Amino acid sequence: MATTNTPSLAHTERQGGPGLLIGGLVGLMITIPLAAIFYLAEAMFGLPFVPFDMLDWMARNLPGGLLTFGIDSMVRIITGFNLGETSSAAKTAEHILGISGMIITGMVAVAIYFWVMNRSERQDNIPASGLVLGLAVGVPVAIISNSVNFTAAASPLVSAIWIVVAYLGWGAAAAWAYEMLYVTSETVIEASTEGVDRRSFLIRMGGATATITLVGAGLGAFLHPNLEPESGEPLAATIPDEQAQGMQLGELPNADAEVEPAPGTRPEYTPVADHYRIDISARPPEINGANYVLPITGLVDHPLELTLDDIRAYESMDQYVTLACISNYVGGDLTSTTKWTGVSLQQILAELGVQENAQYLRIFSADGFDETLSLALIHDDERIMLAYDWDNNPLPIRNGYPLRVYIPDLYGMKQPKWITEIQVVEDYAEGYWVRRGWDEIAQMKATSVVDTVATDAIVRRDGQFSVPVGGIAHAGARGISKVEVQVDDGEWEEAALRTPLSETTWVIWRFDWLFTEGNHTFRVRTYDGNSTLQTAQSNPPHPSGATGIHSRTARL
Ligand SMILES: Nc1nc2c(c(=O)[nH]1)N[C@H]1C(S)=C(S)[C@@H](COP(=O)(O)O)O[C@H]1N2
Ligand SMILES: [Mo]
Repeated sequence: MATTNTPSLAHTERQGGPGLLIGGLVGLMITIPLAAIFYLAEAMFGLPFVPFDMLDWMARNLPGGLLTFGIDSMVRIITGFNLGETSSAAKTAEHILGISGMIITGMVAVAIYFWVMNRSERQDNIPASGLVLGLAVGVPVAIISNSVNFTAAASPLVSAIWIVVAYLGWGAAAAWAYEMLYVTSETVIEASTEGVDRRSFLIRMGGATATITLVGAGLGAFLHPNLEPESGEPLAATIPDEQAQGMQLGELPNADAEVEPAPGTRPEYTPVADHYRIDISARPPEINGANYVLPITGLVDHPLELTLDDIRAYESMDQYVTLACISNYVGGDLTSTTKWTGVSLQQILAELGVQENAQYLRIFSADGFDETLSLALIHDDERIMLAYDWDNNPLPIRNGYPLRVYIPDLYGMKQPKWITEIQVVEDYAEGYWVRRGWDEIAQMKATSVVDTVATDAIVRRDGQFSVPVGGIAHAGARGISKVEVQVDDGEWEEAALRTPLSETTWVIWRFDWLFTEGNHTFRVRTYDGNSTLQTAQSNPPHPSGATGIHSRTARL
């Protein structure tokens, strides 16, 4: 039977078998509902949301530049259209990339599958070929998900089985569509078959898959309204209610500072909900504070296993901190200031009985992030701490609940959130971003920004009009000794400095300019606490932090 059929089949296939484009279209139509089903299964059973795992896997394993380019471009678009602040735009971009990555993978896989089917001699076992397709995509995806996922409640085995089974169903759908489309092409020759043509089949299939998508995603969103959890508090149960109250602005340590920010200057004390946020995963790990234990082991005489209560029982310290991301551009919004509370690492080291040859702490996080901190640095700086509160409340989940480290003067990339383990070691090891080509020390660069030329707050003074100009200056823990402003091509003139929240936070500066009408450019530069002038040379963030002179123009 095969002998008589084969030649004519091979012939009709080349003419009428569904091609690559139709394969891609079918892939699109069946992979979108699969993503929706993954979403629903996550909401209902805590199974992995595969698109985000694929993104996280790419972020960990592809050469840095590849993914960054996609994310950066989207961030530019989103922030360029003023659609949001950079770090939320980046997360949205990642989420979109993850979902589109999964869909494109599905489209390519089904297109290839159609291509192979059109070229294969045997057409009598299409269902089996669909299962092969499902396995070929599902097994690698399950492995990828398993290697990065830390958000699923379901066990890794159940998760893996679920992903493979879901992709088997997806492969079967692809095979069924192929069969329908193939038979349909045969109808050209055998006019007797039902009068279904390709277009109407594809339209009906599109309607069905759109319905599944809407129901799956809608139900998923109903059960699970936030793609992201907000606060770790419900899990914490260790914080007395009266403490669950942020700082009032009047209680800030510089409440009586004389220099008032120019109107339009960013808030000196960032509301925690607005604090920037940068991390390596589509979603943050959710750690249960109630049974959290931090092991501190390695080259110590007395290893420790600290619960959150143990950590909170140590004498605590408060520090006002300006954190910045090394990826921040000059004038960017990846920097924020709040009050951090925690315990000095010096106190904890004192209990460990650190052995003589020990030189570093290796700090590990729940998301697979890690960094190395030198013991010598800790001995020199009692401000280095394990922090558990921001603004008098437990850390928000996305900012590291329940525990993160604070190291003055260094960019955020050196400071792990969601700490799960600390090892005392002898040998240095590069941390997550250092392995990916970023600066090993990552000392914060001195930087200054013109936040505002307050053209709506012009005041008359001595018969002349003056406009308040203002912004921030920051140089890690080195402090700020001077800020200067240059208008157009004039002299650099000294700005007034507001007393900062602490010696490690940014300093708000203000310059009231007696103005002349017209278009003007305002440039700013700063000197750190050692009177070192910031770098005027313009450098991008990679590899050791952006530098350059920030400016803003205004029409007066
Ligand atoms: N575990 C973990 N810690 C991390 C990161 C991360 O991805 N995972 N990102 C780092 C980077 S690059 C920065 S800039 C800061 C940001 O802290 P925030 O998100 O609370 O502002 O966290 C740092 N700590
Ligand atoms: Mo960062």
